[in-house]
Amino acid sequence: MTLESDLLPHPDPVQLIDPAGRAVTADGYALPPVEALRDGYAALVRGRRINEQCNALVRQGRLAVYPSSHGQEACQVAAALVLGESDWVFPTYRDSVTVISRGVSPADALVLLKGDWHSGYDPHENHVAPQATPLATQLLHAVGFAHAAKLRGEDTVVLAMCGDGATSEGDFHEAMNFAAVFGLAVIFFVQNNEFAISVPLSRQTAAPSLAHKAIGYGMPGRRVDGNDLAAVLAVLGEAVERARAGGGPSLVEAHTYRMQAHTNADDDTRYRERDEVQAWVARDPLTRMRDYLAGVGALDSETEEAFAADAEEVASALRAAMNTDATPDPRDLFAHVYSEPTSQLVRQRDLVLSEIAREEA
Ligand SMILES: Cc1ncc(C[n+]2csc(CCOP(=O)(O)OP(=O)(O)O)c2C)c(N)n1
Ligand SMILES: [Mg+2]
Repeated sequence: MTLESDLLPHPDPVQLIDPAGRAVTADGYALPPVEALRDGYAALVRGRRINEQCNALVRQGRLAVYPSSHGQEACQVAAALVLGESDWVFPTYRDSVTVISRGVSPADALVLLKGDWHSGYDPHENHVAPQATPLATQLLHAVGFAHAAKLRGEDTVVLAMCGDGATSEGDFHEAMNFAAVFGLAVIFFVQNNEFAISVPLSRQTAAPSLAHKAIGYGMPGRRVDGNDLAAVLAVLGEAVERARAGGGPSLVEAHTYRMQAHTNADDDTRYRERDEVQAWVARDPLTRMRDYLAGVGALDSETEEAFAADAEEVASALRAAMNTDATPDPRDLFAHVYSEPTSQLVRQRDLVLSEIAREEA
């Protein structure tokens, strides 16, 4: 019998390094080894550079859209680092940095947002499901996937990512309930970045926190400072361990902030004050980790330069890959949707085919 107290989150999000870069203690969680944090910092620097480069590529018309995870890089990087090779991640449109941190090449990861094809990578290669744009649908896919793994006797852990807004979807409820009832190895990782486009968290839920929702399904809920890489690694790491040992699903809510507009198609000055955004600069996940590592003597300027050079290489490869023009085949719109296409789809496809034939004639 699980005690209620085991399921309820702590009143405060777990923090292991404070915004000034000082180590702090948290009940039940240990600071990850310094080597892991230094590798994690390299991934943060790379992630930030990818976000900056993608924003630039949007302005150059090379990417159709880019939902940036600027400010959320600690969550993005930790989601990839806590998983083993045989584990799977189910990301959203905002989680490109997780996808890339898991090993997908940046150029392949961005095919979707460039608008060239449905997805640019083979999900089986790095165990990364296609990035989902319809909110919360990927949570059900993740749960079904974990169910199949359990039936096959595999010890695969599945990390299902979503935002604060997505927790209001029916799919979120169904996925959580199914995962708990069937005791599946799924971690619901909610990046609470305070906004669903223009809708603030206060209009999204009346619950004390999103992590409190977990107890209603019978799984543990945890809250973590989402701008503290050390804490996100520790809290997600514990959830992965529990899931792998047969302890079932959990919900981890990371408190973070969307520093930029929802996408390039959004003007965030219409619904939030600049002061509010500015306040989060002091909680930046990169400066916090850098200050900590430098403070314990684990980061010299040579290493910093090496990390920056590595990030620059990724950005340059990305520019090269995006500066090519693809020639998408309009017929692909109709392929791979249904194994038996519906009559409407057949009619629409025939219309496109006749237009192509007319143009070619
Ligand atoms: C089912 C569905 N409804 C509406 C949308 C339009 N939409 C796209 S992103 C978004 C906000 C989602 O916010 P959140 O879950 O907090 O994720 P964030 O964008 O902040 O990472 C909405 C409403 C959608 N993509 N899918
Ligand atoms: Mg959000």
